[in-house]
Amino acid sequence: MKKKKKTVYIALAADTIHHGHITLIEKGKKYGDIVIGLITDKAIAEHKRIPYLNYEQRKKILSNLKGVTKVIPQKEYDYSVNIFKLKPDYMIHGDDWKKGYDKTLRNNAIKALKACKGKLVEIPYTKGISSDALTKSQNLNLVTSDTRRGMLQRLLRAKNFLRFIEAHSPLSALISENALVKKNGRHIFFDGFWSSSLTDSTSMGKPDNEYVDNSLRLTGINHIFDVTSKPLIFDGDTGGKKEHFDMKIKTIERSGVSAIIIEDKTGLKKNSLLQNTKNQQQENIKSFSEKISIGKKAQLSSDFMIIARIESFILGKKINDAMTRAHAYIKAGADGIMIHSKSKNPNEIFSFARKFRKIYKNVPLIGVPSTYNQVTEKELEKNGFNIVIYANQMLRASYPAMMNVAMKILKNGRAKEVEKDLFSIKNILNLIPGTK
Ligand code: SPV
Ligand code: MG
Repeated sequence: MKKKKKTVYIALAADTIHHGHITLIEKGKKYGDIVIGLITDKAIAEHKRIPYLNYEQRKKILSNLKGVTKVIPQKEYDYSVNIFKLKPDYMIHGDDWKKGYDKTLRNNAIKALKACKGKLVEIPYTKGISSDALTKSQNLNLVTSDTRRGMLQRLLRAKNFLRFIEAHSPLSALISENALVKKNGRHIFFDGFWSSSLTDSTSMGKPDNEYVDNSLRLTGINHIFDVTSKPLIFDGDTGGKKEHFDMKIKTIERSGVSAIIIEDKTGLKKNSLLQNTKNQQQENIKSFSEKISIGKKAQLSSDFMIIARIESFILGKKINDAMTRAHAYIKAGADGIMIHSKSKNPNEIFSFARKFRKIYKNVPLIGVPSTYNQVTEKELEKNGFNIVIYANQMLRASYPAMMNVAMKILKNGRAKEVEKDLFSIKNILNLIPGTK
């Protein structure tokens, strides 16, 4: 009787296949039939940034590699669940997981293998190559307008809660793109950018009243896209004239923006956080719903999103008005709702979210905690929000920093005293790759 071949388990994310992966597979083949546990988009996104290639694309590549017998999903970042399911004779892994959070993964895998009578085979990590480093250097090369646009919907499917931050310049976007905090083995970072009408206008010294038009703002976004790889949500103000909205949507969609948020205001748009909003007018429900429908009909791809922003609380109206509008806008085709508020606490948006979530289980809900900034991401998520937008903090941070420097130079009649407040010349030169 022919002896049953041994099973060899290799877990991979495999967003960027490199020779290190091939070495793993070549070694693994010597022990038996290789089953790849391909980590799902969702499992990766809980710990790191979402892979460029989706699960099915990555599966197709791996399934066609010589020596791979089967590809199964690994739905958790931790290997042990699949080890218990598959009970492999061997598991192959590079020996580079003995430190940091990976150590916990290793310990759990060893325990699971022991319980299933399997063996861990560690092979020397291929020097000079790391998927993380490769991905970082390839970030920009891997992003087309289409892939960037689709990222928001992929992220919404993969994660319960997303974190977006305002970017008003390529430099502010670069800082946010690369900002990273490591906590309990998880990478915490921004999922994407908010192109704010307030900060785009302010950084040009113009009022936030739709004077700075879309073509100017899209030029700025194009510069941001030159040097970053994350998705962007566009603050579309009122959306402008209904009659122009179909063309506007096509232009914005083509640029690689993932979503436009339009607010239900009419007349000369003013910023919602102004103390006195008495001279601001909300659009009537029918007309705003028509605008949404026009936009939805105009878009060409299925991954572009049109999100309706409800200004009822901003204009002193009650939750019933906000809910009536939510129903109408979703019926008109809105892909998500942003509920805005300039209250000092999140009570009104939480009441709205509770009512909203009873009816709409899966429609993305967005909060913008500028005035109720004590609210935590955890609280927003618990109350049914899917996206937080930090709408203006990067620009507001830059103003006092520049003001301080300008005043100090004036006071001292020289620049020596401000030097300690500044990024060094060496750092600024090294900031941009390719500077020689
Ligand atoms: C923006 O950032 O431009 C916004 C949010 O629209 S708010 O400033 O609160 O109106
Ligand atoms: Mg705005």
